[in-house]
Amino acid sequence: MGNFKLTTVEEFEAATERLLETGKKVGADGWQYRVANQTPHCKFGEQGVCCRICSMGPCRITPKAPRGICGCDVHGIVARNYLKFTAGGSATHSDHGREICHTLYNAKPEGPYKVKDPEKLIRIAKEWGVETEGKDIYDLAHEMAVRGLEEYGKVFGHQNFLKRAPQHTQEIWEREEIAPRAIDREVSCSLHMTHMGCSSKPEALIRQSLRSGLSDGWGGSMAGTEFSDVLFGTPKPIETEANLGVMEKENVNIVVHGHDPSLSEMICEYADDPEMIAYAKSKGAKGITVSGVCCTSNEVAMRRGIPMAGNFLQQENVVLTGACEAIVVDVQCIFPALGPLSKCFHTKFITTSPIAQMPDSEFIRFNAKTADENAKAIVKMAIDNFENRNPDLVYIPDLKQKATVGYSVEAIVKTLDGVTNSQVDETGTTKPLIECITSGVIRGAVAMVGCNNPKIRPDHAHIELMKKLIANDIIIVASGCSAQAAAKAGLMDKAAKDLCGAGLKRVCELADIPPVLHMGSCVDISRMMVLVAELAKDSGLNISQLPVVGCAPEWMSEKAVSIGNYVVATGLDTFLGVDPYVSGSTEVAELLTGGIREWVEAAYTVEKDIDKLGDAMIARIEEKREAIGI
Ligand code: MSK
Repeated sequence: MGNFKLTTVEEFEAATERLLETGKKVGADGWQYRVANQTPHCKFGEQGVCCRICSMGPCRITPKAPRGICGCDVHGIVARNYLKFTAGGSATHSDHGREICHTLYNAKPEGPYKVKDPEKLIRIAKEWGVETEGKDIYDLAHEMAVRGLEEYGKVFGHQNFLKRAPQHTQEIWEREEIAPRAIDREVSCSLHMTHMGCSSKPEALIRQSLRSGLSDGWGGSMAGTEFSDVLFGTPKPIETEANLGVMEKENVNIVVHGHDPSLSEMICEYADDPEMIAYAKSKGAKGITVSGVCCTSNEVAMRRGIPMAGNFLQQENVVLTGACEAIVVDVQCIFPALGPLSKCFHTKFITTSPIAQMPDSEFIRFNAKTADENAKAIVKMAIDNFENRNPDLVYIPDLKQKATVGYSVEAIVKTLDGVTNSQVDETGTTKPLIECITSGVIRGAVAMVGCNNPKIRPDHAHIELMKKLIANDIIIVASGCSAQAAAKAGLMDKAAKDLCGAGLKRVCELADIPPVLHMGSCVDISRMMVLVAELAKDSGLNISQLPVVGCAPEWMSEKAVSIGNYVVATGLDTFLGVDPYVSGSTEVAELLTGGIREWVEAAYTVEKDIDKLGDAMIARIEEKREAIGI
């Protein structure tokens, strides 16, 4: 195994302890303390049995009070809460996609936003039936941006990207009346259904949850991913590093955090500008280091190799290093705690979106038309802040790992081409991967996604599950904070092949890949949908027959529930380590873990014991293999 060693969760924890010590010196708060203040959590909330959708309540269901004032029973209340949760996530991802369409609309040959992958733009245009012949690429970009935006309010019919799914999947969606219509319509319809006096029948509410999820995964998120690739380039394998040790003591450290790459791409451009680097040197720094947190980090890591400082529950740690000149955020998963925390240090907490405005931040409104000026102002502000650093508070944990990231579907197909002897595929299909799976060299695949959640020891579930799966010859595609957990631990280092079973190890060697493939950010789970759709088409199987499952062991956000719904509704069994607030209703819990299988050929498993969760996934994959006789 040479010198390769995984970074353990114990090492992460020791580093965090040390950082919290610094925090104590300056009176800083931390999520660890807030969790203690909030525990135990409200049981009604945990079970999903509290209803506050009208002002007659709030109503809480108990054995003595089995119905709310309107007469709704516990099953209706739990299912309504679940649908509202989903709609929140679907709206969030989809609005991200909409912003990217607007950025595409502002692309110009002279920049700041350009079309970096014109072939992909033409491919999508053809797929949508848009004439491309003889068109200027920027005219086409603007036309496609408008077509993308029209998907949000489409008057009739279904979303364009649904046609990417295999025929069988599309038929299921039609039959079950869950094929999403306009992207915004599914969110509106969900909020209409959950209004006082509308739906209280669990079946109807869960069906709409699946539809609203599909609208995200095959609609808003897919638009976000595809048009981001057009603008910023389709990811291909690239080397980077991960964990807090990527921050550099001698440099101006700028940390980008959030989800929308429109901002972070520009920050990276200006941080690389010789004029800015010279300016940083004039202020006593050796250079400028941009690193990232959460999905903005995944976006710029996949396309530029920008290092990943950490994932969701590490966002406060980057400030606690005392070496962060600016934490620049766009939207989603940003702790409001960063405001007061940054005040304990010299750090500038810079918010940039009208959608995520927070107290104790400096607001620099970021806009596609003024992106270059905005980014330049932010980078300059960070440099000017370098001299305000208190050297006595600086401590950057010496933890980092190498990672190879950037596995878009295009990159996976290309990388795995030629791995097998008999089927060197020249047409860019997934057949080589299918051959690895049918021959049993790889037993199957798991899509590991989702956040951290203080209810689970941070990163522990992600890492332990990944180790167990790869040891059993199951390849992993990962995104979001799960991908960052893997990268921080070292599971995206190609040397991690030594932790795999013999079959997967061989594939990693032949293809020169790590056993955990970084597929991107949360919206990029849409890439995983495209991948399974292609696998199904190329193998002649239905998606639900493939030995592939989804897993979010530490999820926490509304977006994650929306994702879970579209992954399940696409036909993939999905394994969760945290309950989505449905335990208060046997009817809803049974529907989600069993009943929906009759609709979409897949269902959820919720298991808090991580070892059992891993065993259940392996058993499911083996069961699927047996069912198709491989
Ligand atoms: S950032 S949604 S904490 S994965 Fe996409 Fe991480 Fe979850 Fe946010």
